[in-house]
Formats: sequence, C-alpha cells, structure tokens
Amino acid sequence: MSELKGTVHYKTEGDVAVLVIDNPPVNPLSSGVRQGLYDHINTALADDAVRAVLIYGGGGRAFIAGADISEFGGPSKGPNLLEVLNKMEMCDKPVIAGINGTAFGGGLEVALCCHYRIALPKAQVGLPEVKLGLLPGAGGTQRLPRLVGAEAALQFILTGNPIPAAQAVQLGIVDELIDGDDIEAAGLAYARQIIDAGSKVRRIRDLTDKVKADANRPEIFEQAEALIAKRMAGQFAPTMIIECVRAAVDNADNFDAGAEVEAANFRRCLEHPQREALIHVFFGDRAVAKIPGLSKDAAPKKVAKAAVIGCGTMGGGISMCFANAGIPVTVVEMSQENLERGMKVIEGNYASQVKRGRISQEQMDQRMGLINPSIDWDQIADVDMVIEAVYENLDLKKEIFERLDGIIRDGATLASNTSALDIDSIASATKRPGDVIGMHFFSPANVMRLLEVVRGGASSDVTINTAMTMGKVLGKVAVLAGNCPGFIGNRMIARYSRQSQELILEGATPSQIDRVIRDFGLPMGPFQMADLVGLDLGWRARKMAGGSNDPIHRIGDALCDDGRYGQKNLKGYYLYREGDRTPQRDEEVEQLIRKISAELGYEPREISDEEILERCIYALVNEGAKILEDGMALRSVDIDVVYINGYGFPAYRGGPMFYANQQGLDQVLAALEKYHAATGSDAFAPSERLRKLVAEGGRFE
Ligand code: 3H9
Repeated sequence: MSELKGTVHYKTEGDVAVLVIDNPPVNPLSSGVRQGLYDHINTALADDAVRAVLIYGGGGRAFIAGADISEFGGPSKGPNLLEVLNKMEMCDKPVIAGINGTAFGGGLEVALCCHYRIALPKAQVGLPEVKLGLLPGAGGTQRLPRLVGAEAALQFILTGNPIPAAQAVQLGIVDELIDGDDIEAAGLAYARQIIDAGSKVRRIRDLTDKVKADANRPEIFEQAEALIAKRMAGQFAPTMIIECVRAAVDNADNFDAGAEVEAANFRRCLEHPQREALIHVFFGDRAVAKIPGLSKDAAPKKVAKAAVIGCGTMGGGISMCFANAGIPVTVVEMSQENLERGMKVIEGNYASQVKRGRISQEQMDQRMGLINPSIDWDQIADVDMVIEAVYENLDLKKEIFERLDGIIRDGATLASNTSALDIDSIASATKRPGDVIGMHFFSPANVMRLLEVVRGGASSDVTINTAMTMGKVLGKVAVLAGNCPGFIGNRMIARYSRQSQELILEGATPSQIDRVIRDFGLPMGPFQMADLVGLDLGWRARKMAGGSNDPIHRIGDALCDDGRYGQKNLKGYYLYREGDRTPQRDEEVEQLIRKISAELGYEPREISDEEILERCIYALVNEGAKILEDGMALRSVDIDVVYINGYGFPAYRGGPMFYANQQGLDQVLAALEKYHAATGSDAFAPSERLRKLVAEGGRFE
C-alpha cells in the first residue's frame, strides 16, 4: 500500500459513510485512490449501520481530475479502475457523488457510477479524453448516452470541452445544484433525503429509453462523422468514440456488450502514437513554465497598468490581450490618424466577437473602456509594463527604447514585440538593460496562444519571471527563448519556407506542397500561408534594402511585380474569390514558376510527396536541434510547444522534436544526410546534437 499514490480517507457521520479523496493538487485516480475507493466501499458495505455513502474530493479544488495521466504507458499498480467502478455501481447502498470542483474524465465516470450526483456551482464536469488521444474508457461512452442521449453525449465527448455545473444539471448529468460551498454538509443533507425516501439505488447502466429512441436516428452519427471530418481530420480517437457511442445505442439491452467495445477501443487509443504525443503536449504545456536556474527570490512584479507602443495589427492585438485580462492599457501612436485607424480595427474585432456571440455587448464596452488611446507619451510614465510593437526596424526600436528610458518610471518592465531582432542591442539603448526583455506575440495577438519570451543577456530573473507570469495572466502559453535571430519559432520556420521555395524551383507545385503539409495536419501549407500574410511585405522590405540576389526570392518578387500580393487582392500563388479564402490553382503562376526555374538552370523533375514532407519537416527538426545545441531553447519540449501553439503544428504529432523521436532519430539523420548530399543545403547539415543522440541511442527529451 505504501508505494501507491494518493489515498482516500474514511469516516462515518451517523449512518452515512464519507469517503474523501486525497491526492493533491487535483485528485487524479492514481493507484492509491483506486485502492482506497475499492477498500472503503467494502468497509461501508460491511458496516450494517451505514445506509448511504458520500464521496467528494479533498483540497477544495477538484472532485477528481480523471485517471492519473502519468500512469499511462507504465506498469499498473493497485486495482483496475473498471473493477473499482463496478464495485461502486453494484453497491446496494446508495452512493452519492458530491462534485465539489473539477470532475474530468475518469472523475466524471466515477460520478456516473454513483447513484446520485450533486454539485457546487463552481464545479465543472467534462470528458476531455479526446484531447489526450483517448476516449472515456471507464464507461463514459456507455453511461452518458443512456443518461442524456447519443446526440448530446457525442457532442460532449467529441469536443472534450467542460461545462459548468448549472449546465450539467440542465443536461441531466447532475441531479441537483447545491447552494454555498460546503460539500460535506450538503452531501450529508442530501444523503438524509435519500435514506428517508427508502435508500433506493438507481443505476445508469439500466436506463434504456434514450438509447432505444436513438436507434431510429442515424443522422446523429452522420452529423458526428461530418464534425470530425471538418474539425478533427487525421485524429484517431474521434472515430473510436463514435464507434463506442454507436455500440451503446446498438446494445441498449446489453450494457456489457457496449462496454466491451469501449474497452477494446480504449486499448487501441492507449497504444496509438497519437496518445503518447498528446500526453507529451499536456505535460509540455505545463513544463514550459518551469525555468531551471532562476533565483528563488525573483518574484514576478505585479502589472496593474500597461502601455503598448504602436496601434498597428500587433499593437492593437496586444492591447486587446491586456483589456481581455482586465488590465488597463494605454496604446500610444505617433499620429492621431494612425491611432484612430488602429482603434477602429480593435472596435471592429470586438464587434465581430459580439456578433458571433463570443462576448456580450457589455463585455465589449468594458474592454474598450480599458483601452486608452493616446499620442501623449507622458501619459504612460507610471505604467508597470510597456510593450513596444512598431514595425521591424532596429534603429527605430532603439530610438523608442531610448525615449521610454527617459519617460517610464524606474522598475517597470520594458518589452519589445520584435519577432527576430537583437534584444541586447535594443536594451543597450537604455540605462536599465536588466528590465528589458522580448515578448514576441503571434498574429493575431488576441487569438494566438503562443508568447515567446526572449531573454536578453542582461534580462534579470525578476524581469524574466514577470514576463512569463504576464503571459499566463494574458491567457498565453509562454515559452522562454534565447536571443538569436528569429528566436525559436522564426529561426526554424525560415528553414521550412526556404525548402518549400526550393521545391517549387525543382519541380513541385505550390498546390502539391500545400496538400502534403495539410495532409500531415497543419491547417495550411506554406504558399497558402504566404498568400494570407501578404507577399508584398517581404517584397517591399527587400526593395527597401536594395533588392535581393537570392534565387529563393525570384518567384515571390515576380508575383509582386505582377501585382499579385496574396489574399488581400485576390491573387498571389493562388486565385481567390471575394469573401472566400479557398485557394484556386492558377496555371499562369505555375508557368511563371517553370519559366524562372528554367532561367535559374533547374531541370524540372517529379517530386514525391514523401520527399516534400521530409524536406520541410526535417529542416525544422534539424534547426530545432541546432537551437538546443546553441542553448536557445531550454528543452526540446519548449520547441514542440512553440510549434504547436504558434505555427499550427498538429498537437497529435507532439511537435517537431517529438515527431522526430517517433520517426526514429537514426531515420531522421539518414534522411538529412541524403538530402544534404543531394541539395548541398545547410538546412540538412546534421546538427551535432542529433548525431550525438543517434550515437547514444537517445531521444530529444
Ligand atoms: C482519463 O480519465 C481516462 C479515463 O476515461 C479512463 C481510464 C481507464 N493526472 O493543470 P494544472 C497535474 S484521462 C495526473 O497546472 P489547473 C498537472 O500535471 C484524464 N496529473 O492546474 C499539474 O502538475 P504539476 C482525463 C494531473 O488548475 C498539476 O496536476 N482528465 C492530472 O490549471 C496541476 O494541474 C484530464 O484530461 C491528471 N489527470 O488545471 C484532465 N491533471 O504541478 C487533465 C492535472 O507537477 N487536467 N495534473 O505541473 C486538467 O485539465 C487540468 O490539470 C485541471 C487543473 C483542470 C484538472
């Protein structure tokens, strides 16, 4: 028993046995919790004085957060969860779940095996297994359809999104919402009512009406298939979930037959590489917040007031992030005209959120009220944090930081939203480089989850902690990067973009490359992405810098010379119709590519999808390994989190470094060597880190 994790405390209050789950911080169903539940249901059964059982979660935060995710894939200890739940459901004394906080996954499945469910208003219930590449494997796919019908169950399980207790009552998942926050007192009072009414037990497994009615509604499953084709393409678990719910409907009179399908499909998910990848991402999202080596005394500074310099696309989006988090922000521009234009865009963004029902008009008014537009820099003298978000020009940024240094109070954090420039050089324009840091938001800043926090050579531990903490407050996943050109994300993407350009010069087409990348799981390929961002941005920058001789830019420049700027004017690498983002192939562009490729001396050849995928993705992986070698990322998981949250890399592949692990690093190295020999490109000169790992039989960890 001693080596089991977590426990369950047992006591009796009159004729009610009370089981309190104790496995901080969120009470997952670790081995000791399973053992405790099993043993104490037995204790309650053996005690003739006990007439009902109440179960709730200790610590106040969670009822039960689900199965213990860290146990998946490892040796199993303690009783199997299904055995425990069977014991609980078949208990002939009524068992009441007192849902005092989060009841997710296996936690909700425990509650569904109880005979009654009550919940505090702050509680949330959900079956988020799909987000881990799993399905509810402790009866959730069988009991929920019996309780609420297949349609609502599928919606709930496929999205994996939790709902508040009040909504769970409306849906019929929870019997009663409890006033106040004393779950034990409320649970005991509820148990009294059940005992007084004759201590009846009722089991969801015996409900058949809803699933029988659903047998005549094939459209429920057609809609679910359509949902996964549209939103979850490439993922394994959703198809397994639909099969399980169908089995619940097909076996209305035979619960155990449906449960067998669930058990078999759960095992398939558990053994699938997507499950391992998604659990890596779950722990990765949390690991990136942990920064080894920072001083314990370096507490983050409180940010009660902020300022943003520049009200363009990035500055406007960043201002919205502060307002969304309830922090007053002054956004400063050089001219009244720029300011008004930027504020109109912010207002338009909020208005469209109101229109789509994402926020209320009142929330919009409140958020707009937190954004103070100004052209008077003196107004920001007393803020706690400033984020500069003007266009990418080092001299301009240095000028701004020098000015900020003269205005802003001592001790404030001065951040730059640069996506690639040298933070140390920017910091050198101030007399307080320790307070300067990079905070690189991704566009649109109010939507994208990633924040790269870029540590300059002089950034203090307090400054780093303040920026990382602010990332969390703003609802972002903050990842710490070192100060190198492009940091983590853009340094890697440069390799990928270059490969895509080389591939079209060698004979592939933009639509072939984009299809391969979409099939791999990214929401769009590099050419669709370039059209979305605007081809003219790079073209103008190159012109301002006196033009570029790099053949890689020949096609992009030729398209812009021809007035093709991308989606903004309905033609770029593709053609677009007004109001429709679907790219249409354009023969004219393909001819132009062939012409430029011939001028540059390329002999067009058939390029396989496999080569496209390997060259694009392994170029990312190899650069990621070099970033690790240079100490610019703390761990490989930080790179994975950057790519998933900032660049649309499919979470179910775990990020580029994890994907490389799953492919086998020796395979990746062999492919890099092959492409290095064939193309001579630096992108494929294998990193020393990768060679070393292959020699040692290691993995990116
Ligand atoms: C399942 O149930 C399968 C069953 O259907 C079938 C079985 C047969 N296990 O997120 P936080 C850790 S699958 C182990 O920072 P918050 C977490 O890593 C499971 N550990 O707090 C962190 O550790 P650390 C279905 C877990 O307040 C600490 O707890 N359940 C688990 O922001 C605090 O977490 C889920 O998918 C777990 N289940 O959010 C729920 N959960 O301090 C997953 C958390 O060392 N969990 N930890 O970094 C969550 O969604 C959030 O953690 C939760 C709390 C909302 C609970």
